[in-house]
Amino acid sequence: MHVIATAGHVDHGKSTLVRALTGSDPDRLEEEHRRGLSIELGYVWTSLPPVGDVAFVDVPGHERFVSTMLAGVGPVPAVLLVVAADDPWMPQAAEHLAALDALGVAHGVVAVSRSDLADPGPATARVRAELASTSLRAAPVLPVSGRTGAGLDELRARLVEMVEQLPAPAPDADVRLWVDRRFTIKGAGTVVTGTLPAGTVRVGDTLSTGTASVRVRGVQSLEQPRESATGVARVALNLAGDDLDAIDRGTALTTPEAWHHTDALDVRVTSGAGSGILPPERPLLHIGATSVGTHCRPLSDDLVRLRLDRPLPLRIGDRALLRDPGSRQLWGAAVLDPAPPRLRRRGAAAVRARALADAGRADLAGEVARRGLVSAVLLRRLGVAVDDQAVHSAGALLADGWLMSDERATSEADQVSRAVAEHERQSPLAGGLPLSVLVERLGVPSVELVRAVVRPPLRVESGRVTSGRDAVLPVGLQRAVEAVRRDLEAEPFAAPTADRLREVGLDNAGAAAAAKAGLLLRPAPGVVLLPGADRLAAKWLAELPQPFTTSEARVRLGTSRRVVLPLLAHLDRTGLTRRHPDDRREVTG
Ligand SMILES: Nc1nc2c(ncn2[C@@H]2O[C@H](COP(=O)(O)OP(=O)(O)OP(=O)(O)O)[C@@H](O)[C@H]2O)c(=O)[nH]1
Ligand SMILES: [Mg+2]
Repeated sequence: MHVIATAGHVDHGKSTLVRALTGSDPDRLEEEHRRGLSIELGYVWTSLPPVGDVAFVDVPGHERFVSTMLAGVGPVPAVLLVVAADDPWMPQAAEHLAALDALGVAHGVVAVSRSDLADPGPATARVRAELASTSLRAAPVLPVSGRTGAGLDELRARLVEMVEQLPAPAPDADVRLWVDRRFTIKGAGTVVTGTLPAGTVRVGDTLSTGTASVRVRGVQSLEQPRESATGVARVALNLAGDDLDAIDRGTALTTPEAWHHTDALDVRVTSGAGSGILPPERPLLHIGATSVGTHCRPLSDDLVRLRLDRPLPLRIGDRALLRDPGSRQLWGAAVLDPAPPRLRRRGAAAVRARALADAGRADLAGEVARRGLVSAVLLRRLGVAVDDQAVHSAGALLADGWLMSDERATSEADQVSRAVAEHERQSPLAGGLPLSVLVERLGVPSVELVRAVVRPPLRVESGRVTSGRDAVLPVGLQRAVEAVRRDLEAEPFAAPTADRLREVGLDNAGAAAAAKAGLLLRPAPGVVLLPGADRLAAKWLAELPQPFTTSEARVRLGTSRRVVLPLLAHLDRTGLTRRHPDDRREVTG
């Protein structure tokens, strides 16, 4: 299916033409017939071989209903602009064209209607001139009459050509359906309608309103019940859920978890009152079928930060309109960043404007570079394709669902290496700086990110980042070790007592560090000997009749049970002795 919206000044013949094309009256309200003008959006369709079903969203042209007009046009990629031959170029023709241009609508056909009432030549020339500087500059312009039917075949042919050129949206795209009508049907309950621009809605799907979930009980398209509908399509959904009263025109129904709902965004102002004239402080933002009040803060000549009165699901690259209801002035807005950083410091706006210079393309490299650190989930929600290939070619680092730019990773790596160096100076015996400490220090959301930025010669060992260099013992510890070594040179197996160790200032950690540095042998906590004492012991014990008892070993080495037990255990472990089942030992080799 294809969907085309109408546009044009009040009474210029939009509804008449749509009725002539489809055989159905888009004006369904009694009031519309009584007043002879459209008030609400009208929905009718026909089949245009060979392109198939074409649905029309017929909009009202009266100036009071411009919001409704924008809601009709917003989600629709193609337009039928209607201009009366017997009426000069009128304000809403200009306003609607400005809106279409601001939204970047490039697929259109212009019908010069009521050509049975006046020569269509002057109006055609005027329209062509007005189109020339807009996104619709290539649109064909042709005379028609809704009354006599003149030109309708030609119009159908042009519409078919236009539709054939429309890009085919992805059937598996994330759904964002802007509700443009909501009503209640007896027995069925709440029904909403909208133009589905892409993706597929199925019976049984769950959709999100941003604050609540709804279930799709039924799908209709062109008044037929269906199992599913795939965009582009006009759809009617029968909904079930708890908070259906909150749903109305402007509600966006989205694939759950797939969209970022934001109340702050940075946009580029693409067209409007003239170069350098930015929107006022409180414009309305129109996108899809919704409009919302905003606060507009200029960042530069053509960039603004918007704060929305309520959050909307927006993506990079979305096109929207800003409108000043007072002056009726319109501006186009291209969404550059729906998840912008806060502007805290003075001068932050100018810095931000520079950062946004090449934003808006939703490319992974640019998005990661600008953000430094961002979750893959957020980027996907913003419409950025995140796959291995893109991550690789962006030179980004991906760890634990987070993406880090190369530049940020380098600066984090520098910070890690400074922190580890400082830590090893102050606590040389700690064996490195724990990853958990570095997570805090760097302010990153995951230990895996710290692990990923550690660069050689630094390495991660049992949860700590270490330089891997042997610790240089602090002076105090070196002195304590020296004292112990002097004691042991006289009597190699008379390991200093706990009192003596306290006296020289060698605590458990110090002894362990000295052992690790190869300055002492430490067969057990509290027992320190000279390095090589184990080989010396094996030599002396080899002089005993083999096998020997623990007690014989103690006597031979001239030491106590406190020392000989852990020493023998150490000799067993290192293979210098072998222990027999009766607890006697022999020296090996
Ligand atoms: N003679 C003649 N009259 C037309 C033609 N098209 C529309 N009209 C008449 O013009 C008046 C307005 O037509 P509509 O089709 O309601 O105009 P509209 O553009 O839909 O108006 P709004 O929806 O209110 O913006 C009606 O009285 C129509 O009968 C035409 O081609 N020839
Ligand atoms: Mg109408």
